[in-house]
Amino acid sequence: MRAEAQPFPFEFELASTVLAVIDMQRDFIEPGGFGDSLGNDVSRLSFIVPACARVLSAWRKVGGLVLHTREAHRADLSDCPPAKRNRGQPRLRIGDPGPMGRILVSGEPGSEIVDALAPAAGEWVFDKPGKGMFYATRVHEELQAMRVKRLIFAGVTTEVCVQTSMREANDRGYECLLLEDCTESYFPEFKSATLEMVRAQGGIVGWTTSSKLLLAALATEGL
Ligand code: TIU
Repeated sequence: MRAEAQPFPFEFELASTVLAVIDMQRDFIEPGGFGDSLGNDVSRLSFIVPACARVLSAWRKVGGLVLHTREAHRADLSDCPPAKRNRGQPRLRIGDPGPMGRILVSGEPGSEIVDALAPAAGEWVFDKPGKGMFYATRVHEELQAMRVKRLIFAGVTTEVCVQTSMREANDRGYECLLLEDCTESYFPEFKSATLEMVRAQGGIVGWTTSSKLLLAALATEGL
């Protein structure tokens, strides 16, 4: 399969490619969560949910592998370094009780993925304590066991968890495509800079394209 992309077309085989949906959690997207507690306007992030849902639906229809991540800590915060918890002056810190339960803690309502993108049975769901999805998780081992070679990224936020995960993946030998309209940042200028920097220098971190062009590639194959 071949999707038009920048800096050049992205070639992939369905069996060895995973759709990675990063941290589409209430804690980042809805008021009262972690993103909000950091002082961000969270409303921008919800605009990508319909495009993410379209890609997820099409990818599931063709039988593609799906991976979801959640940035979420253990209830005892043993996997949350004090440096992370104590940074800055958030209104609520990680582990504090908020309107959606304890901030960024596994199992709390705020750590759940938004309903429209809820994981389906059999899809991977990884809780991760860091920004990158490979740090302190079994993601690499699981992907290697399935002989995965390529990752297609969606999710939030573009320059924090998505870019970190994409860079970690690139260093581990995966070819990575980022879906421009399926990722968002609290800072529009950070999103556009990230898209430019990942595809610069001949795709130094990877490729970018739109959900429309990815869906067109799936359709061209008669899928
Ligand atoms: N603050 C921010 O932009 N992002 C995060 O803290 N985590 C993720 O990006 N998921």
